[in-house]
Amino acid sequence: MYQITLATSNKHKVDEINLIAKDYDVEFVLPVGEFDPVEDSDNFIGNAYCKAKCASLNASTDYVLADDSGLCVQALKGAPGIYSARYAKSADERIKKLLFNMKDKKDRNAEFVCAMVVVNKKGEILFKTEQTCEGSIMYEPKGKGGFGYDPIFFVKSENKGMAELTDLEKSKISHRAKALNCVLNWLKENK
Ligand code: ITT
Repeated sequence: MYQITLATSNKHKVDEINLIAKDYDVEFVLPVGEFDPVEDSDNFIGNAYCKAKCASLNASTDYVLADDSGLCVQALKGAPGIYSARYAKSADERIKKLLFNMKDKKDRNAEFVCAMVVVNKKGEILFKTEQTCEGSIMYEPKGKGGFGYDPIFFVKSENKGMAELTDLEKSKISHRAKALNCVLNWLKENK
């Protein structure tokens, strides 16, 4: 079993990523020491790189992985997008704000986006990918699983709300699962 630093302070991401990778010989661990990246890019890959580079400064592992993700809503011209974590103060308030901004919208199409970047200890990019999970915004929250915007996201492929899926079901179909599977395939060839 080898370890890869996961450049995040979001515990949900660590749990989801380790569940997606459960059949692989790898464990994703939180950064050691101070981790306070400035995410100043205007796109997901750029912000994932900011986090990966920051964590690489103190990394004890050969590779560092970062995940930058968010919800892009068509009728809101892609918002909240890269600002998903900063849309309002708490997860509940973010959901309330999004439902309020969607109250007159007929077009409910949306997608979760997950960008992942792998860097080495020098902060050089070794691999990057961006994947999506397609769906729509529901009229009210449903389900208790997942985190963030999951309670109001209807997953097209499953015909169910994201928060109505079990952790294991989400780990097979999510934007994060798709991105991590690309990373795991790359690792298989390059580790
Ligand atoms: P780190 O930057 O430390 O990784 P973060 O939560 O701030 O943690 P992001 O900047 O990538 O991470 O913001 C992602 C936000 O998008 C997250 O806080 C949620 O609000 C939302 N999000 C991302 N993936 C999600 C998922 O699988 N389900 C629900 N909401 C998600």
